Amino acid sequence: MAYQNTDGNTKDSDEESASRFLKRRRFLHATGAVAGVAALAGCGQTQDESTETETSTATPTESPTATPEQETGPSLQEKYPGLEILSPEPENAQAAQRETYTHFITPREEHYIRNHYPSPQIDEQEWTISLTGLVDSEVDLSMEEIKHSFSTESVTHTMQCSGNGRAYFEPQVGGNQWSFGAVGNTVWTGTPVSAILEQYGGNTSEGNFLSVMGGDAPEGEDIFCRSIPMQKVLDDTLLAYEMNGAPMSAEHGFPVRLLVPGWYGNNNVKWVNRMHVMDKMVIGDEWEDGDQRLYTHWQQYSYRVIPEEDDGAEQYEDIPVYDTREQMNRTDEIRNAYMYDQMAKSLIGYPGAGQTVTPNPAGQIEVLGVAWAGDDRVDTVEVSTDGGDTFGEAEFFGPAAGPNSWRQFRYVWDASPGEYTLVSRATDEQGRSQPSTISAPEEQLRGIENDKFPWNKGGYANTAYMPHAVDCTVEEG
Ligand SMILES: Nc1nc2c(c(=O)[nH]1)N[C@H]1C(S)=C(S)[C@@H](COP(=O)(O)O)O[C@H]1N2
Ligand SMILES: [Mo]
Repeated sequence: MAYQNTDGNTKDSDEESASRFLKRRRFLHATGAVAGVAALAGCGQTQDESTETETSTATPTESPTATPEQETGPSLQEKYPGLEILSPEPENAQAAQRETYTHFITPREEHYIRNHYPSPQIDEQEWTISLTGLVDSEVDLSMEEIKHSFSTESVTHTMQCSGNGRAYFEPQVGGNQWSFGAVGNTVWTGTPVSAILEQYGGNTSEGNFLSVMGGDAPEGEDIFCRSIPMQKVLDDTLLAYEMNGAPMSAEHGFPVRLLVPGWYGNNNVKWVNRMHVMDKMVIGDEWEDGDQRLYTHWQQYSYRVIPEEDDGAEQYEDIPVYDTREQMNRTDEIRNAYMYDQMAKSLIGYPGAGQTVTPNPAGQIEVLGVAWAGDDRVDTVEVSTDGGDTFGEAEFFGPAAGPNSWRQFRYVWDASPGEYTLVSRATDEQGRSQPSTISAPEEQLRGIENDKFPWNKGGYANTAYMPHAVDCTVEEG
């Protein structure tokens, strides 16, 4: 069954939710209730639970998470020296340097942050995740239980925001103007969600979904909720509580986030406080509140590939295939792809854009970069030093940590002095390569065709290699 979104809201949701949030924030400041919002998040209460007492009695000076104390702590920039800050509140920041994309592991300080609402400050002792829906017994899981009652797993995962590369869309689309830096490769450690579902008798039939909700939405705002297909949940999805072997920072989801290996960042719900087993995605009246898309906003309306001619995204209870690139090819069945697994992409990390470099005594420059392909393996990377006219094959080096992790590549270039445009092109194990450019909106593409990535209203999933080119200068060695 398909629902048509007819309200014509096709703008990227980022701006919209940020401004609604700020309005709400101003209102809360005016009523002295901001501390109550922080306390609400800290206690892990969902919108369904009563928050009357806390919001009406707390004042900023009584709460440990009140704004005055927060403002005396380190700034976002001090905490994340490797990031370029796009917005301080909610926190949105990307890797500032191409050099991040020469290393295997991205340190926390260089791993992008993408928030729709300010990061909640959470007391781990108080935090619970409720498991509801199609389960034998509904339960509230403590962090203690999540960490110590189930097996522990680690996965190296390249996390990338669906909006990475949005800045290169022409004409420009709204939202944070991410260029290349909203991607990082990190070791995440946590508990397999399958183990929890097994313990509590979750119905894991094929075709079911686990809808996972974040505890960051201020009262009255849409909940950050994503419906993950059960097959992926059973395969390798974690409730992660460590990033690179350390507790994750508040901004990256402390104390616990969903980790969906190989899939776009938006599936990796942070500050998880509820998991609901259901037989479809969140959709329709049951998950909305009148005009408010309470749980459906980020599943059904946002993070969809919407060409210029569509007023909005067509909504589905389920789709026949989850692989994003395949969804984009099956437009007879799926009008607007959902951002699930990532598509093949690569980035050059050295030389950096605008850099002047000197060849070694043998006259060579080693071009370095990284390449990934979601939960598919990346098969080859080619590098061009003449702006995409001719390509030579690069070689992989460094750790191979499974399909969900990027690979480092090098390309030895016999370079003579001059000005150059370098590009890289990755191909996944199914033979699917990055396209060259982004289409014009008038072309109304829905999938990758004629070596073009479809321009789309949300500015999502840009894998085109030409806009990611690095211009550099080679000097006399
Ligand atoms: N609860 C919640 N989870 C969230 C988000 C959010 O705003 N709220 N942003 C999502 C998006 S769009 C991305 S790209 C990733 C970013 O994770 P990071 O900030 O750790 O890089 O978190 C996802 N999980
Ligand atoms: Mo994202």
